[in-house]
Amino acid sequence: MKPSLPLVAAGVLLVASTASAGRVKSTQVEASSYYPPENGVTYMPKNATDGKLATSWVEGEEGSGLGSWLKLHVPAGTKLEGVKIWGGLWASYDYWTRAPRPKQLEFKFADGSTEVLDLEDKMEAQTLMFAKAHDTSEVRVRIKAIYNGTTWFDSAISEIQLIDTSTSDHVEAKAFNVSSKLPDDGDGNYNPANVVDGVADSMWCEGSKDGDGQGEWIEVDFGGQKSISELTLINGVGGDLNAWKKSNRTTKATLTFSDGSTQVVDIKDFFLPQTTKFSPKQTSKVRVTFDEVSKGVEYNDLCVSELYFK
Ligand SMILES: [Ca+2]
Ligand SMILES: [Ca+2]
Repeated sequence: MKPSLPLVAAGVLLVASTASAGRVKSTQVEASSYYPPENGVTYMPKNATDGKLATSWVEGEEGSGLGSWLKLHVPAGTKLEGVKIWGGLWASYDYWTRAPRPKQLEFKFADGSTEVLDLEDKMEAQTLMFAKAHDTSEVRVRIKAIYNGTTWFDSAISEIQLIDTSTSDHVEAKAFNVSSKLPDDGDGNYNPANVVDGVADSMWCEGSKDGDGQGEWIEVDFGGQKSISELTLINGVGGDLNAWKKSNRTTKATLTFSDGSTQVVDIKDFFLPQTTKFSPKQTSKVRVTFDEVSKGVEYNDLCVSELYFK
């Protein structure tokens, strides 16, 4: 992160969130091969489902990895509708350009049926929906075509989420407003939709030029009246404790509901996901204003990695 950069757009941003249906967790992941550890960094298949973009599966075969596969096991009877995939090496934009990214993937289900889907060459999460829901206990994801990297020859996938027909376990955000946003940099973007992507190391960061984040806010729009009583969040930059220490976190926030009423919630200055209960409320929006800030050791920006209501 380079938080000293000036704000690209001051004021309120409206950002449509990516719809998230139910997500099913894989019980086990295997691969045709994986690249051996180097300098303490691993490239094992489980890195593709650990909820972090900084960790990746990289195949370890000769050549560019065509035909390499990951197999994700899921509970029997799962009805898979699609996948959300972060193709390539997401540790930084530079790394992403240097390693091959999948261009076409074949999905094979437990009954032997297959679907082939294409990806665009962009450093964005891509949601691929199947032609139909597949009742299955596994899905094998095989690389059929790649976009070449500029430096390396081993294909990478940083994260895959499986989408099934179940409904989301939290109230879905339809849109966000924010007081400010840190501009994109070599590590990626700080868009508010990152707080609902199920990824611990993607985050929204406020972009006020001089402040530490106190008084900044993120507003979640549910698109209609919902009943809520719980806030779950990952405070600060999640996924890695050293990264977490560097940026600002919050310790107290005010929730402002669509009728103008407010409730104050205490938030722990804590690295892992946390849930706070509050008095049940019917509302179509919640603005979360950060009243108190705990300082990071390197960057003076307040970040939130996950934030959702139940
Ligand atoms: Ca990962
Ligand atoms: Ca996230």
